[in-house]
Amino acid sequence: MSKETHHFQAEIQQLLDIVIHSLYTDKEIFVRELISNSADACEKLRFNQSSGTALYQSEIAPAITVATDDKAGTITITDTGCGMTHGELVENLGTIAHSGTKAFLKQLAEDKKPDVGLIGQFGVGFYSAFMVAKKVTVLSRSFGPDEQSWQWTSEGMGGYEIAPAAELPRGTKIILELKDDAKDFATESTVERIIQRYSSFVPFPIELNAKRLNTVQAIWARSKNEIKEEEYNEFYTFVGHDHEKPLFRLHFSADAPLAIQALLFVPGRNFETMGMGRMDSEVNLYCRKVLIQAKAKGLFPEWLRFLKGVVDSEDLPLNISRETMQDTSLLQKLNKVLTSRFLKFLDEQSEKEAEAYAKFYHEYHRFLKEGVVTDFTHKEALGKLLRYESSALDAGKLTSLADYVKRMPSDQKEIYCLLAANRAAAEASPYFEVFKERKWEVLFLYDAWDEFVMEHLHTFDGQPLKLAEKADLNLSAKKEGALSEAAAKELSKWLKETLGEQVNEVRVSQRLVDSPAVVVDSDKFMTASMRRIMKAMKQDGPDLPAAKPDFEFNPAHPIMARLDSVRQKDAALAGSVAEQILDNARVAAGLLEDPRAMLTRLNSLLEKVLAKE
Ligand code: FE6
Repeated sequence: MSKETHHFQAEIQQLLDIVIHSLYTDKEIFVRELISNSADACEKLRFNQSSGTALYQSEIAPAITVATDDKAGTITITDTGCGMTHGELVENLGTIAHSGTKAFLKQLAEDKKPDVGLIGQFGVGFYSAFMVAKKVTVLSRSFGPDEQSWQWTSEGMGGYEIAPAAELPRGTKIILELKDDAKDFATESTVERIIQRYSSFVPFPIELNAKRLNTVQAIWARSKNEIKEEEYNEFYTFVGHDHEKPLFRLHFSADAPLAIQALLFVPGRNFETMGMGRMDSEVNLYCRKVLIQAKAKGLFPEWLRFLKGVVDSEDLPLNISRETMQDTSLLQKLNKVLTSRFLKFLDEQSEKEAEAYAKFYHEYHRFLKEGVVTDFTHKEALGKLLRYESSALDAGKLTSLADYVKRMPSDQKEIYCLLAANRAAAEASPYFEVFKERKWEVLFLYDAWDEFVMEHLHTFDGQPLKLAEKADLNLSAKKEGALSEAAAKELSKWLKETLGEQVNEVRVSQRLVDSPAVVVDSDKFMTASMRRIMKAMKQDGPDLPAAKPDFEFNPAHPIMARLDSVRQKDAALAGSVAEQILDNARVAAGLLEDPRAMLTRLNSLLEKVLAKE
């Protein structure tokens, strides 16, 4: 048999026209496509080998070699896979490729931003060679013992030639004579980078100019109990670009609703706190071990951007493009499944690996809180993961909301939270007094974000979350030595006259034990700590209107009792003391912005005290 000349079928010629003239920028994907074909050919060979079929050159193991020649301007990809017969060489360009070509052309015509990079997913990745090659030569020898070798050549336009070739080793060799503007693909370093990027996990050896490239296995696709700890760690070093050990690892596979294999890692440290700025998610999306998208956007919610690893799904349909990937319902489904699974994993770890979870929480609590505030979908699961100090535990120990709820006495109907700078401030807070007296537990929140977190969470396990400063609670018993009800009412009136517009309402408090007075937000929408955050975030523009809180005083406190008698004798001194009590209460609430006036007054009061001696 001698040389035959064939025309390409009309659709294929149309596809080639597009590919040859494409302005598509990621031309490098042709390397991925040809290596992927070679890997499939190796896979098919291995399958035939294991089923006992007679093979041509059975002693040659399946492998892939790439050679670049920058002088000749060529790149050659060779495999020892199953090879192609004459029929297959013609068929591949005929009927089998035909339906994929049609579907691909349709997709290209429909897309606003046609993505030639999808070519492989339509089963016609071979043609991407024509993006970079002016001439392609394919030499192939099928694994069938009685087959012979063939040479196929084409310059893209005007068909191809096929002719018998001298006896070749089993498999396929594809030689690309590069176009002038694609000569860089004959440079070893360029091709090495491309192979590392897309084909690191191809399960057959890849050599580039006699150098072995892919030494890390796609362990995510193997079963868990066969994988050694060191293999996981080596893999993490590779995908995480991190030489420390990961804090957590989640390796799982699912069949429904989607076929997923995922291997996810939580790095040992939160890189965002290390002055590195905002991190990008580093979870790569694969389809059958070949990279579809590095740092895939939308695979996880933003607040899980600290995760590293891989997700492999066979269910990625053929028409997923980089651009459209982001708004497909498939991606949303994938996102939901992955996120729920990961949150469930964290919940399990918090029980099984308490110490590791504590470290995780220390590093990453802000991400979880961001999730509560920005993502309704996973609020419940995130609520379970939060941890806080509490009045019922020693300093430094953290509790979950679930454990708090378990400890609640039956007459307590709310979960109480107290915002404070630290534990000492929380325990000394006037808002804590009524809880101390009742022996009711209060969560101590030291992070400015926690107020928003509680607001968004709203309830946990059916129990409302309530800030201690907003709790409507009374002390259990009346205190001795308290002003009478009538006297207290008179004092209230006088205080309101004296303090004037600085306070909204003055009233007798039922929640104070040790403090003479507190300020309580009269604003239902803005709490003291929100006010602090808004002030901190505000740049220019008018100042926030000053807070005008309610003023509550403790009628049993000696200061208030004395104040009541002094105000009848020395109005000036009493007025000064009333102002000071208000400022003290503002200090306790973190509302005093400028202490100068307060210090001047306090000094003159001290002078008066000393003058009495
Ligand atoms: C793709 C057409 C050449 C095998 N090995 C390798 N590539 C393969 C196959 N393809 N199809 C089968 C392909 C074509 C030509 C390669 Br001409 F579709 N490496 Cl077994």
